[in-house]
Amino acid sequence: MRIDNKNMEAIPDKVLDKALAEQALSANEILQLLTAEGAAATALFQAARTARSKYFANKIALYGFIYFSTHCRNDCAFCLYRRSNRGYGRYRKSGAEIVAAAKALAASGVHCLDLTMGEDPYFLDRGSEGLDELTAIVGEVKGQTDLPLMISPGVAPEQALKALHEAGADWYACYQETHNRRLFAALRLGQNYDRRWRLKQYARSIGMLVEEGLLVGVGDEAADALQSLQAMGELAAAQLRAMTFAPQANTPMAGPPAADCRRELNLIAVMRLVFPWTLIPASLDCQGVDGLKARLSAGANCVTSLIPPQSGLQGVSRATADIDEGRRDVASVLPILAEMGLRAATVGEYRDWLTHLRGRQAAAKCKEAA
Ligand code: SAM
Ligand code: MD0
Ligand code: SF4
Repeated sequence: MRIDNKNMEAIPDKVLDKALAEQALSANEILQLLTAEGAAATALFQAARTARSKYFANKIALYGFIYFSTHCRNDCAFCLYRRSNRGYGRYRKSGAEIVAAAKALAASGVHCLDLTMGEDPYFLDRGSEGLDELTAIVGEVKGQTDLPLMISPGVAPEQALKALHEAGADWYACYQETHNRRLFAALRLGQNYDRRWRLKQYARSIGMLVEEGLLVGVGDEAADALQSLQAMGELAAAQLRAMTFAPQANTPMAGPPAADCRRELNLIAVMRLVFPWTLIPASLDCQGVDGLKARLSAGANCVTSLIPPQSGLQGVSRATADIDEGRRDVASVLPILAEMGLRAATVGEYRDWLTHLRGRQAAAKCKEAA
């Protein structure tokens, strides 16, 4: 038994041993891990790092982030860029600006580029004209960088997703935020839960890698996290994230920031133990470079939201923090990795991981069909 000096309930060794042997954990065991504190949390994070090293050794992936349009037709209660936030100055970058940012990030050493937008009507509500323009941008970024690409365009038509995949998008990132339908309805106002979910299944069916994500601190409880782990398993998503909600001014969920990110860290560690082969972000969008170590210590294995300085590009939950100061860049991250005995993967190693993950997603699909 690991003894917890804060008198929190200790996690029996056998639970972590079972997790490391990749045996299914019971709901109670997972709940114990999700709520671990003090020395119990320390043991949890240690186990998560052991699980990570089995699949990824000490290598970490780096993701550039290009939020190329902050226009959005949706009204998510948690988001700065929701359409009702009229006081907010938005931007839509040109194809040339997007390619320039992509090239700068590629030259700085990232392994993957995440092209993200609000559900911008310019691209999504003008029929094939807008969708073709979006596809051409993705194709151009692929052609100019030859890097693996992730796209986060929100809910787009299936044919558009297929065209984007054919133009070079390897990943489709689309976060349910929660798998509790009541909570989803309160967060993603007026949006269709099933449509969002099925699009991820569709993306997987055409061979795209899928990223699923959760918001933490939006009224969610441990039982919701349990339900989400189940859903993530069903989706066989290749990348899984949890982000602590950062309240935004002029939104219905404005308010003081979360006191800490402990629940996010526990979730990162639990996702690592339950799905040890997946990519799990340590997002610089949460607490900037200062929050990186805690997330990597909890078992994350990719650093996301690296943004070129002076580009006018923004983050999502911490829209501008650290960017123009040049602290959300590869050069700021590498020494932190080194201090932790970690190193950046090579692009070749990252590509090998993607090949492995595609195989896993395809195997999950076959199992479902059988
Ligand atoms: N518009 C697309 C969509 O919503 O799918 C793409 C943008 S997506 C990358 C934005 C994600 O950032 C959300 O799904 C949510 O998980 C996260 N996010 C947005 N606002 C946030 C906030 N205030 N705090 C923490 N995470 C936030
Ligand atoms: C991040 N700011 O990685 C980005 C964003 C969108 N696919 C990702 C939330 O934190
Ligand atoms: Fe729009 Fe995405 Fe923000 Fe929702 S989370 S308001 S869809 S940008």
